[in-house]
Amino acid sequence: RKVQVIGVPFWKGCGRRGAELGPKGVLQAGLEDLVAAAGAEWAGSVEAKPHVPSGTRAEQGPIRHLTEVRRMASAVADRVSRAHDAGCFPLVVGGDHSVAIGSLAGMTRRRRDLGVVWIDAHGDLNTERTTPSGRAHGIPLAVALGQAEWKLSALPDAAPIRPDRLVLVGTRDLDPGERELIRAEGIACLTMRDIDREGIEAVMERALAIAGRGSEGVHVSLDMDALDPIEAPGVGTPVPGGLSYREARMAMETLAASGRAVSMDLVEVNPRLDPSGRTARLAAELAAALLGRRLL
Ligand code: DIR
Ligand code: MN
Ligand code: MN
Ligand code: MN
Repeated sequence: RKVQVIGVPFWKGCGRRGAELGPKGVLQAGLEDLVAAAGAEWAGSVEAKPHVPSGTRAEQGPIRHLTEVRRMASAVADRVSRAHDAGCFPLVVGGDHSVAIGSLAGMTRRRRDLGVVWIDAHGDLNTERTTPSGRAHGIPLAVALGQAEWKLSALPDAAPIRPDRLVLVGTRDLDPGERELIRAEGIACLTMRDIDREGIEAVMERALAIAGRGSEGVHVSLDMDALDPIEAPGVGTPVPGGLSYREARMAMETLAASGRAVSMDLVEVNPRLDPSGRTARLAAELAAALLGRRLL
């Protein structure tokens, strides 16, 4: 399998500088060697950088830097669908989680029935109306589901994802509007409590049964804040009580064994918040585990 890395040096969806250094951090942590150790072919690393004309003014509205987020998403979508057409596995390295709007747009262009496994402390299901932060990294799933005013289908040929093929894993911090949307749409949400009770392997099998059922492959979106901040301190919005290194790794290995994963986001690594570099290294190792790297 060929892997195309698409680095997205973008922080404006989370409002905290440093996330734009994520792609460089993860590459420097040894991503290429780890991908090779997974037995995958390295098709190279490109950057998706939106062109923002100078003099662009921050617009009014509920989501900050929306114009730039849209341009970024459009650039990412083009890179992702092109990588897919070249027979590659697109590995999108953020940047904040708003980059996933681009990944999902690029993948749904080619796979109408994409399943999605969203591994994150948060729901990322806010809309322009429910967002408490005004930050675009809190809205990507609402955009992808067609629940926000900004629709994924505004990007050429992209299609909404289906709520019954979406599953959240590792959830532990939801806003009121997100809870409402989860209930209204019947979205599967496997929280940290489910992981505590059932174990990560059983939870991932359940996630795969939901996202993989009749789907044309599964997109895995890994927000590094799904991990416990003790393991992954370099994230913008840490939440206690997250996945251990071993649980996260087991989650990736279960996804790898299923053979269903077709694309991945690796997001919210902020090297500025972690001078030790361990968050970036862990992110690279988790991507390699998803691509099939094994201990033995
Ligand atoms: C919060 C934080 N729910 C928001 N979201 C984060 O801004 O809408 N997602 N950090 O990863
Ligand atoms: Mn997120
Ligand atoms: Mn998060
Ligand atoms: Mn985030």
